[in-house]
Amino acid sequence: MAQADIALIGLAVMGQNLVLNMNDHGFVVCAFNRTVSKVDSFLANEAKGTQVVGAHSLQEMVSKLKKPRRVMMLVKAGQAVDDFINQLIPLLEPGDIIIDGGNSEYRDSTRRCKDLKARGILFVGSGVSGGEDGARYGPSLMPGGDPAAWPHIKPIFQSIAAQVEGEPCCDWVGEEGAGHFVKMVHNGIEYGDMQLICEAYHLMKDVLCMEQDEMAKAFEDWNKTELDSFLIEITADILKFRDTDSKHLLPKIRDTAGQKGTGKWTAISALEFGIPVTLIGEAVFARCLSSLKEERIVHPSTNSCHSSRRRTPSELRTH
Ligand code: NBP
Repeated sequence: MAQADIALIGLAVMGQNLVLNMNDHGFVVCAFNRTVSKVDSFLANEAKGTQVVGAHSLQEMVSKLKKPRRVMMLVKAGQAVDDFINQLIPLLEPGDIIIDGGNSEYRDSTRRCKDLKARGILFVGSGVSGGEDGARYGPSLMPGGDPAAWPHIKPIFQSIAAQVEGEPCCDWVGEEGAGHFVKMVHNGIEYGDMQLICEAYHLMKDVLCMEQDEMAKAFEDWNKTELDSFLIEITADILKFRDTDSKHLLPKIRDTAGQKGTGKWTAISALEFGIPVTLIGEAVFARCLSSLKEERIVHPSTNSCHSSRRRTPSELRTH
């Protein structure tokens, strides 16, 4: 049997879709997961009829790879990444490559890159953007780390990435944690975009008292201007979306937002480097306020435009 071009560890939503994307582009992928039963389930279902092969241990996975071996991880950021690296080190040889495609903190990637370089192993920390659909049909990829790894992963990365006017949305970003730094800022910018959309929605709903379909139309119109973007497009779709009882779904969803950390990391880095990214900082604070709101009691009569009167500015401020 032909040796696999690359291994992928982590068969959750991102990993599964990236494996199938690589397979579509002619690469043979060896799939592995901490909970090994997911390998069999993936091969029997989503990957059925593809060239994807599976492994039931890291040893088996490594034995199925062409040299230099390319091992990509798409697992939960943090300790899981270090645990897999520690298990892989004795199984790999100098010149082999470990790629972390999760949302790792860029300082962790810098540390991992240095530690692995001292052992002759090439480390890449790559931002992967576009969510589930992006992973399946073309993500934006932001690889950085040990530059010696780039020629070995470039053909795979640039063919599976999204293509815009014939150009892949993927190029080498820089050394050590640069890939994850760029991904962090990319996510931070998205925090800012989403906060702007939320504030526009708030003004439309609570100050202009626009109906849901009117707001959807405004976002659709904006999407035909210089604001044309994925987030504006899906905001119109979300506003229009109706539940099974044919009422709009959005007002039924609890009005709070959490956060996973990349926006906060961007704001912390901005403070450290003295770069005034105030929009992103405010967006992160807005998420904190939103979570705190869970604990507050909002008086029902001031919680909607459909109350008998318009609210005063001070009422709006406290909402
Ligand atoms: P998750 O972030 O939910 O991670 C699930 C994977 O991590 C599974 O393979 C799981 O193995 C493994 N894992 C966990 Br959880 N704890 C582990 C541990 N202690 N040791 C070893 N493995 C462990 O998956 P995802 O949503 O597919 O995301 C994968 C990475 O990509 C994450 O870093 C995420 O932040 C990043 N990312 C996600 C998106 C997105 O839209 N979801 C977009 C861009 C980037 P198990 O099956 O044995 O539990």
